[in-house]
Parts: sequence; C-alpha cells; structure tokens
Amino acid sequence: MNISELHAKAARLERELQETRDLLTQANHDVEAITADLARTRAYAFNAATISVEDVVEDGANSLSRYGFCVIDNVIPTSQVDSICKEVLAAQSAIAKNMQGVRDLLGSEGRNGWELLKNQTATNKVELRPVRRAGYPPKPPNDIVWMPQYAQHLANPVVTAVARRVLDDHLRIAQLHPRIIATDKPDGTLGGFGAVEHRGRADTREWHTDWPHDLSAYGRDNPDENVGCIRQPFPDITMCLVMIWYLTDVDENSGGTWVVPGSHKDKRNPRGPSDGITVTAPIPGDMQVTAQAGSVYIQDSRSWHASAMHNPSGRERVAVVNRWCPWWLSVDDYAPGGIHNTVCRPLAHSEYLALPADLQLLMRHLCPDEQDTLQQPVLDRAGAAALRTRWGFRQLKENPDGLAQANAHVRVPLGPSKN
Ligand SMILES: O=C(O)CCC(=O)C(=O)O
Ligand SMILES: [Fe+2]
Repeated sequence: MNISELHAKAARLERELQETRDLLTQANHDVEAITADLARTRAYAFNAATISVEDVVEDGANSLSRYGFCVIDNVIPTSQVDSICKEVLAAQSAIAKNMQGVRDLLGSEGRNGWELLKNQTATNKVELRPVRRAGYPPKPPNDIVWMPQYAQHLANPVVTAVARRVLDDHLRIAQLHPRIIATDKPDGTLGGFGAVEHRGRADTREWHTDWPHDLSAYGRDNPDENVGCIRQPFPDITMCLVMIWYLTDVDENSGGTWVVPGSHKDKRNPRGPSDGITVTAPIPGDMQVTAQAGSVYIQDSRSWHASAMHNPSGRERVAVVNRWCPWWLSVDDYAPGGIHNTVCRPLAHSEYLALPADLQLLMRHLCPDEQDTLQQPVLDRAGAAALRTRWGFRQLKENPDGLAQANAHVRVPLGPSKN
C-alpha cells in the first residue's frame, strides 16, 4: 500500500474505533451504576501505610489518569489528626482576622500595601510579607505559618511521590488554605459550603474546575485580579494537582468532595459559556468521596468537582487545600492586585527556614530571600542530554563518513493531509 492508501486505511480504522467507542459508551450508559460502584468500593483509594510506596504511587497515578482523582488513606497518623484539626481551626480564625485587618486598612485613607508593610505590627496589627516579584505589593503570609504541626506532614513521601510521578520532579506548592464546611446549627442555620441562602440541599452543586483551569480565573475580567486560565478545549496534560487534606471524616453527609469521574478528559466545562451545563445541578454519574480524617484527596485540576453544599452531620468539615504545580507553570505572574487571593502567599526567611527540609523544596519559590534554582533531577536530565549531544559531536569528529546512515532507523510519521 502506498502512503495515501495507508492514510485512508488509518482514517477508516479511526472512524471504526470511534463507532466502537460510541457503542461502548451506550453499553456502559448507566454511568450512575458505574460510579455508585466506584463510590461503594472506593477503588480510587490506596493506603499510604500498608503497601509499598511504589505500588501506591503506581495505583494513585493510574486512578488519577482514569478517574481524574485518587485518595491516599492514612497519611496523617490517627493519633495526630485531632490536634492538627484544632490547629487548622485556630489558623482559620487567625487568617480571617488578619485578612479583615488588611482589608479594613487598605479600604481606609487610600493606603497601599507597602505602607502597611512598613508599619505593620507596630501600628496596624496586621501581618504582610514582601513577595518575590519586584514591584508587586506585599501579601499576607502563607497560611502554612499558622499550621506548624500540619507542616510536618505536607511533604509526606507518598503524596509527594504521586505528585512527582504525575507532574514533574521539581514541584511548587502554589496555593494553600484551610477549607471549612459548616454544619447545620441548632438555630436552624443550614450547613454546607457557600452563601447560607444556597445551602442545605443534597442535590445542589457548585461545579467548577480549579486553577489553572478555573475559567473565571478568580478575578473574572478585572486585569488586577485575573490569575489566568488555560484556553478551552484544555490540552490533555495534568498541569496542577489539587490536594484536599481531610482532618475530619467525610462521606455523603459530612462534606465529602463531589466529583464527576472521568471529567478531566471531557472537553466541556461546567462554567463553559457554550457547554450547556448548569453549575448548580447534579450531573449523572457524580459522586461524593468518602475518606477518614488523615486522608488526602488528590485530583487533576481539570476534574469537575464541588464542595458539598449540605452538611447535616453535626460536625464541621475541616480540610486544608493545596495546589501543586510543575516548575514550568507560571504560578504567580499575574493579578498584581490579588492581595486577598491565596496565590503564592509569601514566607519571611525565618518562616521558610523553620519548615521541614522536604517542604522547603516545595515552598522555596515563596521566599524572596532564597534563590529558587532548578532542582537536582531537572539538572540531571539536562546533564544527560548535554552528554548525549557531546557524544554525537564526538562521532562527527571520529567517524564523519559513517554518519550518513546513523539515523536511518529514525522515521517520524506525518499526519494525514487535511484535504
Ligand atoms: O471543599 C472541597 O471539598 C472542595 C474544595 C475545592 O473545590 C477547592 O478548594 O478548589
Ligand atoms: Fe475546587
């Protein structure tokens, strides 16, 4: 067969494959039953404490690829969960108080962040830190400074290994914050995430995908606050892993995260202006994650997910969220006015130095006093590539006449012509 016959054959086979896939989708059409099974069996969950790190990493990465998420159970030892949960609740109050202080001060007398930074503790009683990017205003400190016990676990070797496998070897934690979901109160105030008037129903959602796939980009059309969003349709690559560290048990009645398995590969988006999806309504096949306190939910930022807007359990849902990115993602280049967002909140040098060594590697970019050079595995790759290049030039020097056929085995296939 010549090339155009082969292209025609490939096109026919691709058509057939698509038809077969469509038939398969129809045969599998009962997505509700499939995800009910997934929710019941927790086939997305793996135990950090019992099988080898390599197995957990392999299983976690496969689950992330197939479903768009996984859970690593038993990351924080049960004996420490309660005390870390209390620490996070106290941190949440301190952070909220500080943010309110910053908001009030910035709102008054047209003051700016640099002035506040100069006078901060003495007169203003707020905490601000200089950021790495020259010319950008200071921000509140990274929330990790309020959670020293939690900081001991954040660079957990299993969790970090899953992230390295999926993203790259040099990682940066670009955002970190507590995420508390209130429960129903005796006075009748309904629990759940978001505005009180929207809470309380088990069939309400707030579907979204996360930065850098958050279509409204935090700041919508405000250039001072828009942090950027990848253009639709999203390329099929994982650019950010969202981690939700549960510090209370979660299930269908206590703030388990909603997710649509497989949605990370879908070209539509719940907030997509032309995608025909209602952000507040259930989607067939959606499910809530169940996990015990001390577990970590990890998802591709493209997964369609939502915080629970009902929580009748009688317990607050306490969690810490972080967003992990490969070194190559532009995590903090925009939104100069985003002083209230959670993007790359900075660390003072002493705060950075107080972090565990493994965590320093993930947060060094947040400390303007540290040079954030590329880390060893990335350097090793470049070193190996340089050696290989040098080897090629040695061949040229030693055997120039033998090179004409040296790459004869390398054939780069070309796609079919569009005509
Ligand atoms: O609260 C949850 O379970 C989900 C949190 C979430 O969607 C986020 O922080 O991006
Ligand atoms: Fe989210």
